[in-house]
Formats: sequence, C-alpha cells, structure tokens
Amino acid sequence: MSKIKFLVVTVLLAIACSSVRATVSYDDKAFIINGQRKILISGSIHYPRSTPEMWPDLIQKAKDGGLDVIQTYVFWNGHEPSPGNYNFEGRFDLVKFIKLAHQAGLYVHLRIGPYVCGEWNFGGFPVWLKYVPGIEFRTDNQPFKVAMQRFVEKIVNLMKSENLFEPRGGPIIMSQIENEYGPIEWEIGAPGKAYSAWAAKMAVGLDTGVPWIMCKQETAPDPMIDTCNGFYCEGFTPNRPNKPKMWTEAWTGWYTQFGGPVPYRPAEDLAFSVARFVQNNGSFFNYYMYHGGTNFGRNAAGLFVATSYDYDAPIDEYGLLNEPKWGHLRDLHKAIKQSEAALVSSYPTVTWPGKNQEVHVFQSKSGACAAFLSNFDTTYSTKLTFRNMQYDLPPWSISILPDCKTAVYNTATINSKGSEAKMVPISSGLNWESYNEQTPSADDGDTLAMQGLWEQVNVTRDSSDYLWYLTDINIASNEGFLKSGQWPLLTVMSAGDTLHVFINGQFSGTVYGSLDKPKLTYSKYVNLRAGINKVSLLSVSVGLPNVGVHYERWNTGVLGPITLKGVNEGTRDLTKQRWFYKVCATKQLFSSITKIHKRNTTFVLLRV
Ligand SMILES: *[C@@H]1O[C@H](CO)[C@@H](O)[C@H](O)[C@H]1NC(C)=O
Ligand SMILES: *[C@@H]1O[C@H](CO)[C@@H](O)[C@H](O)[C@H]1NC(C)=O
Ligand SMILES: CC(=O)N[C@H]1CO[C@H](CO)[C@@H](O)[C@@H]1O
Repeated sequence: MSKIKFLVVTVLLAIACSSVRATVSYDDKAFIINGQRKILISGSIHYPRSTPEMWPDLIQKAKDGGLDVIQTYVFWNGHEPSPGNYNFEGRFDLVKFIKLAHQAGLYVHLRIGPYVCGEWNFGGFPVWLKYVPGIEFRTDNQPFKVAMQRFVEKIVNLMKSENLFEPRGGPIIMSQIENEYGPIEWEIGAPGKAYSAWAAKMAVGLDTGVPWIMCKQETAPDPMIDTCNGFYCEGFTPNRPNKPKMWTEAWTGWYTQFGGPVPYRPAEDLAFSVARFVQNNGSFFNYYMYHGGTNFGRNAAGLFVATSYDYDAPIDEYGLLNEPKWGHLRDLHKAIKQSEAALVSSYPTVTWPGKNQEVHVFQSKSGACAAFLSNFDTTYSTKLTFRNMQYDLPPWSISILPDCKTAVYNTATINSKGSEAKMVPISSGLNWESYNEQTPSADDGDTLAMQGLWEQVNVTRDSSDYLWYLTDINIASNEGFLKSGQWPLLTVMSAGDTLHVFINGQFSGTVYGSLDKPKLTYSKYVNLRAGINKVSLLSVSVGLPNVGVHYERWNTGVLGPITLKGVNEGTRDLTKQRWFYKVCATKQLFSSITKIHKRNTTFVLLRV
C-alpha cells in the first residue's frame, strides 16, 4: 500500500467515523449540527404531490435556490391503504425521496404526524381508521394511540434501517410528531393535554437521535420544540428559553378551492416576512410550500380543495421556476448566509433611528457584524442613516448588510429576472374517452339493499366519490295529482357535497354544497305516474375532511329527511323505507355529469 493510498483510506475512515458520531442538538439560538450553530433554510416538497421522475429536478432546484433542508409530511393513508398492508412504491417511495435529497447534499425535516392536515384527504389518516371500534381521533383514546404508535414506529424503524437519521450518517436532522395540535388541545382540554404528553413521550422513546418538533402548539411538552406556522412569525417566542425560534410553515401562498380565487403572495412580502423573522432571532424557516405540486387522483381533502396544489410556491405545479419569486428568495438566502456567522453568535441590538425605521445589528465577539435595516412604512420610502452612511429603503422593506456596511439585498427590490409562463394549447396527442352509463334503479341486480338512509362513506369506505341511493315510489291510480296535474314536491336533504336527481331515468336536477355550507337541499315538483316510479339519487362527495375537532364524526351523503308532499295522504316520508345502494366504481363515468357540471366539469373529471 503506497503512502498516498494509506492516507486516502485514513481520511475516508475518519469521514465515516465522524458521520457516525454526528450529532444534532440545539440551544436558544439555533440548531447545532456537528457542533456548529446553523441558520437553516428549508422548503416543503411533498413527495406524493409530484412524480418520482420529477424529484431529482425539484430537489436540485431547491438546492440552487439556497435551501439547506427539504421538509415533508408522511402520508399514512398512502402508505397503509388497508391495515397492515404497506405501500412504499411510486409516488409513495419515501426512502427514495429522502435519499435523493441526501445525494443533493440537503438535510430533511420529516413530519411524521401521522396527522398531517395538509389539504390531504382525511388529513392523512386511512379511512379504515374511522371504523376501528371505539376510536376517537387525536385524543387520549386507547385504540387511536395504539394505531398511531404502530404507524410512527413503522416509519421510524424504516428510517433507522436505511440509516437515514443524521447520527447514522443520514440527512434527517429533525422530526415532527402530531401537527398543529394547539387549537385542538385548547378546545378539548384535559384529554388533549394527556394525549399530547403521551405523544411526546412516545416519540422521544423511539430514540431517533434527532430533535422532535410540535408545530403550532404553545403547550408542547419538553423536550418538544414548539414552532410557528403563518404568514408572519417575527413575534413568536418558543415556550422555553432553551429552544430555538423556528418557523415550520412560512406560507408562500395558499391552496386553491374549486370555484375560489387562485391565491397569490408577492415575493417582496414573503422576503420581507422572512428577513423580519431572522432579524428577530429566527434561525430556522421553512417555505410551505416550496413546491406545492398536484393533488393526484383522489388525494385532495374535502371540502372543495382543487386538484392543483400550486400554492404560488417558488417552484410551480409543473416543476418550473415561479419567477421572480424563486430568484428573489435565492438572493435573500445568499444575503442571510453571508450574515450567518454574526447571526448565530449574537443577539441583535435594536435601535429606532427615525419614524417607522428599525435597525438590528448582530455583532459577534469574533468580529463578525451583520445589520438589518427596516422601513415599516407601507406607503413611503425612507432615507435611513446607519453608522454615518445613508441607505434608501423602499416602503415595507428590509435591507441586509452582511458586513454592517454594504446593502447586498433589499426585500422590496427585485433583481432576479421575471418570466411569465406561457400557456400553449395542445393541438394533438391528448386522448379523450367518454362513457355512457344507464341510470341504475332499485331493481338492478347488483345493488345493496338496506332499510333507511346510510351515511355515504360508511357504504363506499371511500373507494369512490360516487354513491347511488335508489328507491321506488308507488303511486296509486286514484292519486289526486294525476287528475289535477299539480305535481307533488320531492324534497331531499343531503349532508353534502353534490346531488344529481333522476326520476324514472330522466335527469331532474343538481344541487351543490359549498365550502361554507356543504349541506344541501333538493326540492322540486316531480312528474310521477301511476304505478312504480324509480328514484335514483347520485350523491357525490368531494373528499373527506382534513381538519377540525373529531372530524372522524363528519357525515356525507343523503341522510334525509326525504319527503313527497302533495299526495292524497298529505306528505309521504321516504326516509325510512327500503333503499338500494350502488357504489360507482371510479372508472365508470357518467356522461350526463359532464353536461350537468357546466360550472365545475374539470373537478368532476379530475377527481374520478
Ligand atoms: C433575541 O433573543 C434574546 C435572548 O432571548 C432576547 O433578549 C432579545 O429580546 C431577542 N431579540 C429580538 C429582537 O427578538
Ligand atoms: C354504518 O354501517 C353499519 C354497518 O356496517 C351500520 O350498523 C350503521 O348504522 C351505519 N351507520 C350509518 C350512520 O349509516
Ligand atoms: C358557479 C361556480 O361556482 N362556478 C365556478 C366553478 O369553477 C370555476 C373554476 O374554478 C369558477 O371560475 C366558477 O366560478
């Protein structure tokens, strides 16, 4: 063995050993990785909201944009579609996603949850969880805790077996248990506190070697780090003086709802909020989302979350740079990194040289100095004097001086090139198919017969958004309305989200719920004939709820009452009679739906 070779081997061994011994800890200033305090710049990319083919490019663009960390939720219902049957393939190949981030030299923040909210169907919980006997979600409930612990252990053990936590040489430097639990705990009180304490203890017991976070929960038990989510977080303070100030969700935009506006957040304001957070001791911030992506298939949450999850993120839904946002933030990150030595080793001295002016100076013992100059006036520019120099500050902006002299960046001054995405119609290559389907009726063979009205998800188990409610109305030949021609009034009450009504195979009407008011009522005079009349109700849900206290108790579908008014006996109650059920398989499309949904055709097509 030559001397050079020997040296190479020694160096490699040293690297291997040091990576094995790598540690992640924190103090009040920042996360400490291998003994070094860091300002960590992070961005959310949810692996199932893009395709594995897109991942390397998205991750590279995140790296080029100046990110240190990729943050993702873990999506339980994608990974365990039925109890004990796990899926880590395709868009759900979590290990591959994390390894790609590692290969690009990025860290990972793994938000295991397993409650994730995230505008994701059922907040990430598998639908079968709702039907575990005695279960109550996200509280001090034994069946829930057992199921939750099993899944969290499954994920942690997978990460351990692949050596993905930082102390074993992997990229994961922090995890998260639960998600935005503060408001729920506040509402449910004691059982919420007990559950929180249990979740923290359970997580710590898994011995991952990296710190745990509980976001948006001021009461997070030690040693969980409580963190902030929001459009602005500069005023946030962690619940113990030994915890760093972290912003787990800096909202880059917002999600889109069907029928709603497409949200937009200016790059200038986003940059301003981040600079303001950092100048107030913030040392970790994460863009939610950095790439929002797409709610494929039926992954979008109810109610009315759109298929696009673009979020006005720095990387758009298609994986293209959203300029000038991406470039403006890259420039911000550069300025913050140039200031890092001063930021992590001192607290700011704050002064107010003039009206709406504020100066933060970070001066370390070793001589590093960084300054942030702010103009909080929303309308007027200002001239700010700092250390005998004059600086021009546009309204609502912060300038960063990594050497306390040179303003290398201003949050309201965009230097990166903007580019408008151009939409070009595709003239060929798209293959459309259409299907025609008969309206089913109660006497079709393949239906499920039950007494009364059943909750929709109880029947479909979320295998489809579509459920037929079918029954017969028997009209005697001596009914008065047959002679007078004054048709009876059919009224159908549904818990949501959309209802199409057919009488004797003929389309009779559609009613929509909305995000604010999912419940709906169909009420119409219907043309009935003597003898048997076929009533076919197609109830459509637009995804399961993802948020709220005990959202597992949420109901969807035709729950009644259903009445027929104006018959000989006055009002006939159809609620408790025999109903037949037919789950619409997801491939079966319904030709009339596309016609009926003049308004929101796209949404019906995409969720199918
Ligand atoms: C920064 O943190 C220190 C120590 O906790 C505190 O005294 C100071 O007020 C903080 N400064 C700002 C601007 O938040
Ligand atoms: C749900 O289904 C069960 C049988 O699987 C039934 O006993 C129960 O009444 C149903 N609940 C509702 C609300 O439909
Ligand atoms: C009536 C109604 O709500 N229509 C909406 C359906 O969706 C489109 C696209 O999002 C909206 O522009 C319509 O307002």
